[in-house]
Amino acid sequence: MRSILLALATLTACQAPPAAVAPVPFTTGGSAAGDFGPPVGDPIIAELTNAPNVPPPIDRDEPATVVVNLEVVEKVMPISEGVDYTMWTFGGEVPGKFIRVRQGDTVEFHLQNHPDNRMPHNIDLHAVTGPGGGAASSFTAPGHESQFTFQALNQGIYVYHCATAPVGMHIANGMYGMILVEPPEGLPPVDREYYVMQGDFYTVGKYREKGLQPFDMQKAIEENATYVLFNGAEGSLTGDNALQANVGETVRLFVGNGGPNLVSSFHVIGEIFDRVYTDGGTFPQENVQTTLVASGGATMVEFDVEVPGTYVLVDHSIFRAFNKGAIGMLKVDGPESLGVYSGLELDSIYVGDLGDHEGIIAAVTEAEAGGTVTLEQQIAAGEALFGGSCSACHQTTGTGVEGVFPPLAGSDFLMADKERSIGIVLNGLTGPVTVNGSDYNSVMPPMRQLNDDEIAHILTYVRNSWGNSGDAVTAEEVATVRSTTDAPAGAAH
Ligand code: HEC
Ligand SMILES: [Cu+2]
Repeated sequence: MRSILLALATLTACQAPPAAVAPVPFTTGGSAAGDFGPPVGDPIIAELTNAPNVPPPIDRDEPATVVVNLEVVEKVMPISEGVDYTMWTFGGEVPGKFIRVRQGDTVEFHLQNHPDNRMPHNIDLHAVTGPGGGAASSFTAPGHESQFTFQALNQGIYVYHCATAPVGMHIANGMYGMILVEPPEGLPPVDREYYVMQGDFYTVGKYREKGLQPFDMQKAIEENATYVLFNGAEGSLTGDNALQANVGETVRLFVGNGGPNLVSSFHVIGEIFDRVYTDGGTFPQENVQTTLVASGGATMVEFDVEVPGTYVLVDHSIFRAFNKGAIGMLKVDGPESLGVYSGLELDSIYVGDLGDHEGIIAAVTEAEAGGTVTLEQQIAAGEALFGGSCSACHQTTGTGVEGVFPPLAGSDFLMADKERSIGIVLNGLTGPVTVNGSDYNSVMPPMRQLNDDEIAHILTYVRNSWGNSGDAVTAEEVATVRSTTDAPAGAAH
């Protein structure tokens, strides 16, 4: 046991931070306990929230003793539609519960490890000054509870995470969250505060491969993420789950990054951050487009929303956004402001298959597993996926663009040969083709990154839309073509 604890303390990367350069009126130097005075009044039970919500601002003039009760729960959760993953959570969700205290507070931390759990866990809070950040004092076996106390010496927004060996695995399974230490005078008031936390995930199956997906240690070591997600799942910040604001409001996002590996290039498409508290530090930078959020780091961004519409949150390492899930949305309601922006509402390129289609793909996946999938379900799922993968060229109406992109609507070429059409999506198409009497000679890129289900649904939709009528395409048919044709050089595999 002792050697485990020692190993933990060494594995934990966070050491006591250097004394912060604090603005007036408070200081963090000298005898810490004396600077803020002793806690006043009865202990307060901290209100904790699940993302994307944060607890209300603290309305206290004196330091207090704040009791935090956090329970680790290991459970299977959806990571994408039809894809499950065994998450290890601080409080039942990923990211873990948001904790909000005041600088100078004495935090009495209780870490519970649910009796049904399999693993030991602990917690390292970056807001703690002391070796291991609490990790060595909080090693907790299933069915047990541990307790430690720390004084929140430094203001700021901090990540917490599990630091039990193998540390990377615990973090990769979702064991991180954030704690905000407000300055004594509080943060400047805003209209909306939200909690957004990025994490990278490593599954044995490919991106969006259905079913319960185990953790892949080798991919994690190679930093080859299968998913890069905001708030622990695809869809956690899109559609009905989008963040909300009204024109004229000021929005503050607490943006953290649990890692375990990747640094985030956090960006909101269509917005400029009026202020960024880079790395969660005290002094804001102004007028920023994209800000880095370190793995194990957090930042605070603030912006006014002037124009209604949908703003897309991304990791601007952009394949992560479009091919690994790092997409969220902020929906802003209110009157147009044509002097600021006269353009169109966001089109399907950014929203892709995330628009208003939540649940459709989960439904078809469930039906497939139960052997009851219908043509209608496949068509619905295919329509959702077509928006993200095909409509940029073939258009949402399937008409294509004359002389450039051939039509799928009423296409004699498409309907003549089902197997060939599967091969075109998998392997692309180049060279002359004649569709409905018109000649095309262009390039369609291979789309092998789509999985068998996705291609089956898309082609089922295409074969039953815009005047086409045909039977369903099954995932097995796609799998057969995939395994009997060669991928062109450079195609995904
Ligand atoms: C980047 C543009 C682009 C995208 C995206 C794209 N295609 Fe194509 N597609 C083309 C072009 C160009 C051709 C004709 C290629 C040629 O001239 O050899 C084509 C040809 C086809 C054909 C055969 C011709 C016809 O009209 O029947 C089919 C079927 C087809 N695409 C289906 C799809 C499907 C399904 C998707 C989405 C999974 C898709 N394409 C995505 C550009 C694209
Ligand atoms: Cu853990």
